[in-house]
Amino acid sequence: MTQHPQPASRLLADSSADSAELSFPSGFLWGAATAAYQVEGAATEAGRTASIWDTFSHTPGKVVEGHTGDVACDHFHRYSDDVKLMAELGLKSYRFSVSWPRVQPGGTGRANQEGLDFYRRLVDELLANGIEPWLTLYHWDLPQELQDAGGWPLRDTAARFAEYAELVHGALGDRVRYWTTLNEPWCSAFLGYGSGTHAPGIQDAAATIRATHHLLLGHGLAVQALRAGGTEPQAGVTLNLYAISSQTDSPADADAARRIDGLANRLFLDPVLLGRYPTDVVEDLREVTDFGHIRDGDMAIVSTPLDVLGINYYSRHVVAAPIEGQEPEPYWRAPSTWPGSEKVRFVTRGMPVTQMNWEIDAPGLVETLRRVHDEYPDIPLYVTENGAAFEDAVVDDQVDDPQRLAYFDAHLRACREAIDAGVPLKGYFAWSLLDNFEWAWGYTRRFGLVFVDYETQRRIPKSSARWYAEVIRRNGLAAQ
Ligand code: IFM
Repeated sequence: MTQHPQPASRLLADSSADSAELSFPSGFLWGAATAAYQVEGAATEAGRTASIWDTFSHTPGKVVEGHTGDVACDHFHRYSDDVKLMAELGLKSYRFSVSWPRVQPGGTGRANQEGLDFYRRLVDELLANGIEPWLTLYHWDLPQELQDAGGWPLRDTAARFAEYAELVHGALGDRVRYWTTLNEPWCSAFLGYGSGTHAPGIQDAAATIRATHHLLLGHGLAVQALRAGGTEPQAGVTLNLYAISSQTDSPADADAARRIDGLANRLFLDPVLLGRYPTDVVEDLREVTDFGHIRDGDMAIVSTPLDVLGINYYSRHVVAAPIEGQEPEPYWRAPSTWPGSEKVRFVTRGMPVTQMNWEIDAPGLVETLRRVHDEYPDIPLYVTENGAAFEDAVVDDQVDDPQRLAYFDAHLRACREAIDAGVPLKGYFAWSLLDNFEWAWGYTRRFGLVFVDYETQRRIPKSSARWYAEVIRRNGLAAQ
């Protein structure tokens, strides 16, 4: 599929201009994000034990080309230089995640001081450079021992997560203001226990829905633990939300869209922000589970009030009703990603796509932000991830990435449109600061603003990084 980016020269802001024509609210938090297993490396150093992603990536056939996060971007050792790079780009905030098995090996009991010290050094370096640390507690790296005990389908894992949150907050609560409990619980539950394309690689529809509930319960308990620490944290969760459309206006296609919106979006938004599971989704799942795993009082915990909601946006799902006698194309290499709605068809529209084969749909971001604000009002929103993988090449020591730059440009214009429409959008984080370990795709997909040469660990800011630095400097975009 060909992509038609605008020439970089048109999109690079004119640094001689005093003010941007399309400016963002003052104090808008411009950032970039990473996650522990994707960048840190040092997988067996300083007391860290295995997470489910260590086990999964070391299992033949699970990750493209057998790649693992053993070394990744070596951020564990190079964090100081990486923070310098962030400062050079003018980032106002860095969103990173803490590796649970690095700070609490095995997922229970005492803290590993060496692990906590790493994050303390990172946070102090950020603060010294005027960069706001934004900490995510869980970006998919469950300690292997907790998986061996049952993982997220087991209720006890939620309690373990709250203890871990308390432990991290005890060490960093005095210097970190923004706390995200979970990153994309849909992925943890649906890809980890449904399709099995992510760690721990299980395919079990009922376990997927139990995992969903225990992730959300763990989230609520963790927010309470953070608040109990007495530092007035800005606490939230990050959901990966999709714009959803039906292929046609037919009632059958509309029902397919309702189902996928239910599983991808409302199954997470409703419990966290409204304190209940959507009744239509519960009905869609009746053959999968009776929701007997929910206990009295759970929903009040799950919906513990939040200070912020993080939204990760990448694309839109266009769906259609099943065709009698015709099996749908498996979604993302696995047939079992959508429990109870496996037969819904995912339709491609022939639009430009990224290297992940995800359609580029910036209007979908406006739609998503407006929808969340309309249906779940009063909560400040942050785009905590948005970005694109494209094939990059180093030519004369430079990486020119006009397609990624155009992707960011279009999505930032979408953010601005949402703000104009009254959405309380307070910040934006590019995914990702660095090229990194893209889960089941290993190192074959590059999302970074900064190119990483994995042989030498050399970093090369791409043209999109220089462009983003200029956007941050101007607090806005050049008019088109
Ligand atoms: O790399 C991931 C990240 O870990 C979570 N959100 C989506 C990104 C791109 O797939």
